[in-house]
Amino acid sequence: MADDDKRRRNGDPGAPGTAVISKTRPQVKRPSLYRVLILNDDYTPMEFVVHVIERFFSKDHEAANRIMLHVHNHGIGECGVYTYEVAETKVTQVMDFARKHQHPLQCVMEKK
Ligand code: TYC
Repeated sequence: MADDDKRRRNGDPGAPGTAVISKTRPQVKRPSLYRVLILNDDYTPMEFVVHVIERFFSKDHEAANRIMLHVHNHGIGECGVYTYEVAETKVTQVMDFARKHQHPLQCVMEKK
């Protein structure tokens, strides 16, 4: 930035021959994060749930199977953590896919 610009920006606060270095910081905030959870039910086949977790949450087969069994045994479990719009998209994708295959699998998001 030119000295004149800096002086103007700083309201010309300095005595002659002094320089004021000012740096504006871009004000950034971390985005809120959301857990995407799936819920247990009595009807959705285990292999379908594993497939969903692999497909939409990019987990390998072992990790997907672990998450599925956790949900089967505890009623609910986390598939991933995302920013709002990504989490919303995951929920929609899972719900649409489950409905298309006529399974009652439920997927929800919650703020961390
Ligand atoms: N409880 C289901 C069964 O016994 C399996 C299942 C696991 C369903 C996880 C949904 O999110 C779920 N077939």
